[in-house]
Amino acid sequence: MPKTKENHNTKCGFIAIVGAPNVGKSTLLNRLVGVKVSIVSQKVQTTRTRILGICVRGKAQLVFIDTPGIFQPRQRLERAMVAAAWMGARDADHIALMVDATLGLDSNTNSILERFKKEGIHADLILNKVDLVEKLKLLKLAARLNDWDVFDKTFMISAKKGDGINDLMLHFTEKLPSGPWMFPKDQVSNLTDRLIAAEITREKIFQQLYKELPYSTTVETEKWKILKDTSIRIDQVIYIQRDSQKAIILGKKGNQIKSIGVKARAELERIFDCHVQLFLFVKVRENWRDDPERYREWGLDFNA
Ligand SMILES: Nc1nc2c(ncn2[C@@H]2O[C@H](COP(=O)(O)OP(=O)(O)OP(=O)(O)O)[C@@H](O)[C@H]2O)c(=O)[nH]1
Ligand SMILES: [Mg+2]
Repeated sequence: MPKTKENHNTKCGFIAIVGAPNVGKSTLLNRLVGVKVSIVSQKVQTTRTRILGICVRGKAQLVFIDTPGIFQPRQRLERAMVAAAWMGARDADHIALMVDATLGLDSNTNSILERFKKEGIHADLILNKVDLVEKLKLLKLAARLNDWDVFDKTFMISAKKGDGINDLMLHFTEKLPSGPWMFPKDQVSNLTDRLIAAEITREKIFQQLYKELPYSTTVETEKWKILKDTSIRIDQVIYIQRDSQKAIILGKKGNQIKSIGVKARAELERIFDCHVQLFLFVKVRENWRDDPERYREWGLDFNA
């Protein structure tokens, strides 16, 4: 259980950021928390589980819940991801629904709104990627979405550029219920170092091989050793589903995996503030998407 901190006049609460895939939820979470907690890529379904991003503003501790994108799931992993997103919404004191302003009211957002309506869920509306959309189009979209009678307040932001973030933060801080902090004041996430390290490598795979095989891969940290000179040795396995995918992940003369390793290592060194030796191994595990152990690790429901 997280440590609690009894204090006078403190506030603490959970704020869930939900929405269709790729709208920018993880980008916003990182922006709000001020450090990278959740990985980001140009592909849909990057976030696979609920990830907490925690920050302190004055006497308030805000616990943001980044969630996997909500869409019509077909496979087991997709079902588990979408179930985790709805659970994130259910557990929160406050919900923000994010919409990609360049896409507008698409079928995924429409389905989310239908469920909000059915279950009497109220939320704030966050229109994201306003850096890419003209004002008039934005206002029309905001009006159309507000016709649903689901939203308390509307915010127009650019999670990537930082526009509108301060107002959003102030609003969330005001909304928090009174109560003791639920996490130590320096904690920024619920992820273990091993999981963060695996996620960083997965992000580089998603960003680099987005046209080829991001959904067939998963990454695990197998060994974590602090060496005498205080550097860390991290051994990770990149699991793929078929032997034929090995050539893609390795690339010509191993260039692809080398480049993934270089980028992941640089970021791990920034995060953990020390020298990192990263060893990546590729293994075929045909059925990793049907292995309950993977789901347990991410806190996902195998039978969702
Ligand atoms: N132009 C622009 N791009 C953005 C903005 N916010 C996010 N993006 C981009 O949108 C893409 C998706 O961002 P993510 O934060 O991974 O989106 P997500 O909603 O967490 O996606 P899933 O985890 O797959 O559901 C990335 O390429 C981001 O750089 C924004 O405000 N403006
Ligand atoms: Mg995400």
